[in-house]
Amino acid sequence: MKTAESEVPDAHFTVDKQNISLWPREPPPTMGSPLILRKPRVVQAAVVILTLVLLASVLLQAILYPWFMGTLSDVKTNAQMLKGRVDNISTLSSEIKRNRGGVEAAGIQVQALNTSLNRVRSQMRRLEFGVKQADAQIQTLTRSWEEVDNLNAHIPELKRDLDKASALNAKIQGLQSNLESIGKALKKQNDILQTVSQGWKYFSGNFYYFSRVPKTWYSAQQFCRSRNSHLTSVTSVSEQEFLYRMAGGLTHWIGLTKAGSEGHWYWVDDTPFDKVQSMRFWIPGEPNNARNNEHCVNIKASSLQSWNDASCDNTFLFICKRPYIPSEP
Ligand code: 2F8
Ligand code: CA
Repeated sequence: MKTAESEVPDAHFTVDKQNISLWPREPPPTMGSPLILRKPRVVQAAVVILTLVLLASVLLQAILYPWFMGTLSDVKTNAQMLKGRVDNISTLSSEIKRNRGGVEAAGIQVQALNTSLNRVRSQMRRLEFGVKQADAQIQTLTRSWEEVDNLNAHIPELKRDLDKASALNAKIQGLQSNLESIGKALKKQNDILQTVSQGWKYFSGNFYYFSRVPKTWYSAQQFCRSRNSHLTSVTSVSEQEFLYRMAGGLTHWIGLTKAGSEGHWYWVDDTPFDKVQSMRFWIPGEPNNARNNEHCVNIKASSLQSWNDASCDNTFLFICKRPYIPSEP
């Protein structure tokens, strides 16, 4: 049996570049009845089955190996990726741990921001309310402005009316002033008429009373005083002319005297005596102080030069003078 076995080459499969073939390729030369054929058929079947199994195994290896290797490579790649991700996760975890404080602080800041945000919202609501109010006021102002515009349109007309009113007012003021003047004049006229009706004459702001009863100079002055007046003074040519004409050629005492003054002439109503201006009113040759007893003066002639000094005890008509003082309205 050993010889037979050594003469028959062993059958086996070879794998060459993924080609599977049965070796040897050619069947061995028949050398009578092989020993193996003499084996039981069960053994042969087993061998065939084994061979087939082996063949299948090799075939599976040939097929699965590349797939397995690829899968293995993928697994390795995935494992590496997984490892990288795990590393990243570890890194992230450590960073998360490191940043936990920051996150907490950020949380606090977020809360503060939320609070501020709420405040801002509240302020915005208030602002919105204020804006609405402002809008309402703007609308009111706009309406008012329109009314002002309407009024502005009337301004030229109003200005013309105002000018007319101003002119009328000026005229009214003028008329009022005239009316006041007329009122004063009427009042004065009334006063004058009232005084004149009592026997007084009016001339240039003064009332004059020409007596009808002769008196001594002193009695005449007393009479005038009782009528709120004095014996008259004479301070102008026109007054002198008025007096001598009204005297009508009759001698009348006037208020000039030097009694009790040691020879100095003075007016009894305290009007300052102008000696120079008065020179033209004396009768030529007067005052002569006849018999050294003539200390009072009268209007004796019916001319500008009409004054004569005479004794104060002589009785003559006389002239009282009272200034016109307008009474209060
Ligand atoms: O001639 C002037 C002279 O005339 C009279 O005297 C006579 C007068 N006397 C009286 O009037 C009282 C004087 O005064 C006057 O100077
Ligand atoms: Ca005389």
